[in-house]
Amino acid sequence: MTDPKRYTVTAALPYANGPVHIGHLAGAYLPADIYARWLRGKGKDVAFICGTDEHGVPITIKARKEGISPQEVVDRYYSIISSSFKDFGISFDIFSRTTKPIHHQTSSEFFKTLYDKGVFTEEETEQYYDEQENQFLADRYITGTCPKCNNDRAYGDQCEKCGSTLSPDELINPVSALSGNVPVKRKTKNWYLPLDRIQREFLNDFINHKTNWKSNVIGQCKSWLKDGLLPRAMTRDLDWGVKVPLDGIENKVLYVWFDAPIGYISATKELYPNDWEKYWKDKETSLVHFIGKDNIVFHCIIFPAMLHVHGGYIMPTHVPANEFLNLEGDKISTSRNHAIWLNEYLEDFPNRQDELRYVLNGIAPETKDSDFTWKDYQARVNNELCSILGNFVNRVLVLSHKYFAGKVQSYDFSNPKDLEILIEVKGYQKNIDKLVSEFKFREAQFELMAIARAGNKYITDQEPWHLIKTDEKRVGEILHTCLVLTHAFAVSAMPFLPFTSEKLFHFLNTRADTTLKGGIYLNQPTLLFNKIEDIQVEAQLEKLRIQANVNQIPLPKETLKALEPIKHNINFDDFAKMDIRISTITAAEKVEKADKLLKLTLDTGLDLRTVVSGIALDFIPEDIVGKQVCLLANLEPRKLRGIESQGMILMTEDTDGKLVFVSPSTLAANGATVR
Ligand code: B3M
Ligand code: ZN
Repeated sequence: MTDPKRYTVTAALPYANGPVHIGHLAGAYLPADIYARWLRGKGKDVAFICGTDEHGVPITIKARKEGISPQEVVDRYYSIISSSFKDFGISFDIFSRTTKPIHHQTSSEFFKTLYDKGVFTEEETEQYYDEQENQFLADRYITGTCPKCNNDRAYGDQCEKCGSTLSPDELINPVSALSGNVPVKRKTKNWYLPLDRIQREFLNDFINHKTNWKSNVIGQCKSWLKDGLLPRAMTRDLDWGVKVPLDGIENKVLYVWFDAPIGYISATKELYPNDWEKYWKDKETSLVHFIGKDNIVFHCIIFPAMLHVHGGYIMPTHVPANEFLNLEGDKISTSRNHAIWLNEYLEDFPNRQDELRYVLNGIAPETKDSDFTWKDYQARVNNELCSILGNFVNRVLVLSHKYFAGKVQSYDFSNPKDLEILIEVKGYQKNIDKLVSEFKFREAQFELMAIARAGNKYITDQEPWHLIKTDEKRVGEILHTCLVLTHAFAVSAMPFLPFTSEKLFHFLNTRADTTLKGGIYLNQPTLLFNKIEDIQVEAQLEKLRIQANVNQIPLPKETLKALEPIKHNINFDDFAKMDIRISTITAAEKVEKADKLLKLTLDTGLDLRTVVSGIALDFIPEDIVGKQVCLLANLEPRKLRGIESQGMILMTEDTDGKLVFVSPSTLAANGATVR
């Protein structure tokens, strides 16, 4: 397809079980938005589609944990997620939800069509069933011991300690996370998509023809195909989701990865009830899916397989999946709360969307994982947005107001120097178009900044501030040229920095589609960007440290772990017998021939004492020196490996089952009592 008539651009439907963070933005939503805005700027017909994915087990786990309904969970996060996207200028034409009736209807019909065509194979298998809760258990709802690493809290689909993918049958001593009971096996019937057959008939060929897809994407697809696809169940024994639309079938829903991509179609139907088909069925439409790398198999293999067996639909033209964004050298993690949440960023940096868009696109993980650091954010904002772009625009506008009261001087570009710079800028604009059309948004933004760099150099070389004393007319020409450059920048920046473009058009008193003319009056400028101060960077780094400790976003795992029952009541006097003191660890060393023991020296405020603690498997001695902890100071001393231990440090477990200290939330006085 050389020049498609229209474009259907989708961005992965985020799960409505948590807010979105910078990794999501950099991975899918920002590149999708840049692409959609760029297409619109070229006058193309675009439907930019997204919404929340509101089914799936993680949502029911969250609901259970919080004691609310799944609907309440998804309502809450739909509202948070959709406002974040709006705030960052992600210009979806629709942001829908998979719990809407139109989606249930569309995905049921899709399933029914495949069923009626005899596509599915019916298979009876034995699945784990919880007899107390009267339900089949999703893989995530079964815990047990990992056969590979012996972690006793592995899940039926994965062990988070060693990273192995598991099936529930592999778990040793499986337990239902719902009731804590040992589950039984029961027979159940589900419907399978015969991916093995579809691979032979269609997918091998389909993928082999995608020679212009990104290498990270095509590589993953080929490796799936090489291993040979297996039939995959498209229905599940659950009650949250789209009900299986077959008579007499109860308590079964469509597999979340069956209904979610159909969500793109449902949302398009909702957007264009009469016209949606041309966005999905017309060969002259280009379908482009923006996703993160963990979604590649679903968008490049399973969804195309579904569309193929259904018939009548177009296939994705491109799936420009990104790799992952890390944060300060470490994986972004919702469970550890190691993330920058979009809603919180804007609380700390109000109206500074474009700064984040700029930095994230500048480091976008287009070909490999990349790393966001606050220092780098500061450097890019200060050295690029402020010093190059802000400085150029500010000089041009301030001088225009100072010398000509904001009136643009008439000019015919007869001076070759000016023509030369305009031609140079046209070259950058051409490069931007080429790069964006190849999904190289990072490089495209670099070319965008080349316009500002060129402008900065031009005005510095021309020195209008000196010339004004001798040649006012020439200064008028120079500034007019600079204003044209500013306008060109604003137009090209629309996909990348939409808020900045808006401001520039306002300063220029001109729109994107009109050229700047002599005689018009400019509006008063304000500063485009402010510097990011060291203290702001420090505050953000501190926030990450605190977040990680406080772990505000609870993990589903906490529910899954069988908790100890609450002990018998005691009276206050019983409690008061315990003398718990804040103390600081001043030295730590391993105890010889005892894997689990550390010998610690504690400053209790009253004395220095030795405590032997069974925490050596979870901590490196050097790392815990300086840490404030709670010490049960009047526990009868006892000897461990010949060392007298004078008290006990209070510990708990984090959501991964790793030991952590119970520590005061801010620095406390050593010797202060815990009561
Ligand atoms: N909700 C997974 C994810 O957010 C899934 C994407 C669906 S796209 C159809 O990574
Ligand atoms: Zn394991």
